[in-house]
Amino acid sequence: MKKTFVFLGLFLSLMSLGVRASADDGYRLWMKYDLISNPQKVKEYRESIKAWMVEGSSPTIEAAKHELRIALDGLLGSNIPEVSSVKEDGELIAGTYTSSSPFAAAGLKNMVIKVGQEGFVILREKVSGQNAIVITANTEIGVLYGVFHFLRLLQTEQDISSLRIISFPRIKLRMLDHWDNLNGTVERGYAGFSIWNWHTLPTFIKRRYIDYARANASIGINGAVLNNVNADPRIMTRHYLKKVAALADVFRPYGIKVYLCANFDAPIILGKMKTANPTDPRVQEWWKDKAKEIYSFIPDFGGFLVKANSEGQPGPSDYGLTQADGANLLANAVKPYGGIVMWRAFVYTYNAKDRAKQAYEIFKPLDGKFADNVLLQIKNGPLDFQPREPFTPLFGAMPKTNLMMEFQITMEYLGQGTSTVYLAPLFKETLESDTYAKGKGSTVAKVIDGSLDAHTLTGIAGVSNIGADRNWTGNEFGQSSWYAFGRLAWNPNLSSEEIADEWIRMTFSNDKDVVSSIEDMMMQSREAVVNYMDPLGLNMIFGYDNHYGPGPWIDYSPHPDWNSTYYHRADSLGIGFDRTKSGSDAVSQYHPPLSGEFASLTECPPKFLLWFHHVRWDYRMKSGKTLWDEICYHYYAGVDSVREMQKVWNSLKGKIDNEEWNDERMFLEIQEKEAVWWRNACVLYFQTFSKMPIPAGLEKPDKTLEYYESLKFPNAPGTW
Ligand code: GCV
Repeated sequence: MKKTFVFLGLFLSLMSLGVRASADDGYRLWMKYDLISNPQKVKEYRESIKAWMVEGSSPTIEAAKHELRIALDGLLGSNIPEVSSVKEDGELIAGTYTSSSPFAAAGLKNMVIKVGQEGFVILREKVSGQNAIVITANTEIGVLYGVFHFLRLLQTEQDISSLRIISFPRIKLRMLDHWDNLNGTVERGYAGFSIWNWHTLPTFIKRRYIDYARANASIGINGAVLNNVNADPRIMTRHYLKKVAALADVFRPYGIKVYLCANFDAPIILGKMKTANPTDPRVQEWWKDKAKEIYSFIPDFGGFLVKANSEGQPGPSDYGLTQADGANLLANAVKPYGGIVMWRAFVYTYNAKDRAKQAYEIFKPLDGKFADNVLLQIKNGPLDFQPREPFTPLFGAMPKTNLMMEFQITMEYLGQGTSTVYLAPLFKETLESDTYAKGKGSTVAKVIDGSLDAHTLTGIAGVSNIGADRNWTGNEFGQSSWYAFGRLAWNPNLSSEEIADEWIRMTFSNDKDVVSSIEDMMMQSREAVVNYMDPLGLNMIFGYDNHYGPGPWIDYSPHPDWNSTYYHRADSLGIGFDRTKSGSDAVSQYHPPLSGEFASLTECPPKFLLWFHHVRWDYRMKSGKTLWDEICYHYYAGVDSVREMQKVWNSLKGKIDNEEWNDERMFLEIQEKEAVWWRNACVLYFQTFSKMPIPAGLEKPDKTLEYYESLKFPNAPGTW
């Protein structure tokens, strides 16, 4: 009885807070297709789309039809009929372009030629004498991408009265890398367990697999690596291959190929051989047989992703061979089937003088030695997905090798899903960095889209932030980074603001004030985290192993470069890692004039100052403040930004779905506490070296350094 009253009380108080019963749980991502709230727009769109048709009947075309059906009915609030031919003005027609297409026209043909195998054209065109909206492409997948693009125009309430869109992807392989383990956990996953249910596959196809494919296709992602780079070789056994094949079948209509992470020791572990030495003909044969077997299950299998000789993984160095020898072994095996190998450059030993230099030292000499179906997959920064790093100097240093980008969408070092961080600005910062490899304008984007060195096999990967949580990413704002990754993989020239604008409109509301408030919040979110975690080029000062929370004091790892002290190098004189000539000389891995800029204490961009320089605490910054004061102000600014984000979010109550609003409110509450914790812990710790006061007027830490050092996190994901 008592319990009933408690529940009733809770229910009533939730009602008084305005919690609606039919709240949105975030499952539908950016494909909500709810009725457009502006009646004028609905009227305008209904006049332009009185009926629709998609030519053909393949699974991809059926996917396009399904999407149009549910989206048009939902967005326009009434059944928009599907027809089999254009009969009147104001219809939408989609299909692949052939000379016998009903919309075949010389002008259109010239446009379609430009969009290649995945692009599309959307325009208004006369079809059978009637004014129609035409979505066409060279391929069916191009048509599907075009349909998604068109729907995005409606979802974001764009003007469709005159359409002339020619769109094609700049990068060929646009991949999500899942670090999902076969036991259902996700390495560095903050949205619950893996979405792959290996127990019920291959027979039980969850609705979520299809929605995963829809979501990815809607932003042009065309590849998924299903398992962790710390690879369990059993994924390549018949038992799992049947399950992988079932997923590949689900994804195929959506243009998504399946890839697997291979364990280099698979010939030993699965094949019971004595060696995995790439020069041994029996090992070569084993990989060829394995490839044959995989392709017998999945005829369009994409290929392998490999982490070798890195963090305990086996690899070619175990046999005194190079990384290229290892990559080429697997590349030869998949070559006959058109497969590729993505070979990771995240390779380091634990006691190097400067870990940030290692990938360059190992891989640069191998330029030109990789088979043509290998891509070298390089993390955006030289260390490890820090909130801010300069770009990895390998971009711009290996013109004869196919280089692909690896970003992390999951937020290992960015608050682990409790925080709201929109990652497009981070991605853009790297993509827009100028390598100067061939003079000014040789941006990282041009390296990876192949245009700088005339490569056609190009790629970009994002380590997925997706899990079994109902809203996919744990914190719903994580969806924005997944979305942004796909959009930038398609077109690296889009701006962070444009992408945020699209995502907000599709996810929350088209209301002008709502859009600008949320955009404001998103656009400051990444810098906020940099400020309260590791400003001015600091990095790798995270809690040991779990990477959750501050740990600048970590100095007990047997691996020197797993210690925070290895990176920040704080002492009584100053702080920062000297990577100039007097230090590790990592600056020389960059092309001039960048190398000179980074090497100069006065010219180095402040955001990278302590990455490249050991700087005195009393050094006068351009701002006129001492370095110590500047560090303090950055830490405090980070907390202020989070509080500002909270204010913005609070102002949106009642203007967006209440459940989504409330979820984010709670996450921001956690983030505010974490920001204060980071700030206090770091300022107090660094103060033990600087011996300088926290500038007047800034709130003083309410706990001691010992308190922060004593904190334990038994529930931080990844610690179990
Ligand atoms: C998959 C970092 C992470 C590891 C990850 C590794 C990698 O070190 O902490 O969890 O392993 O990067 O990218 O291989």
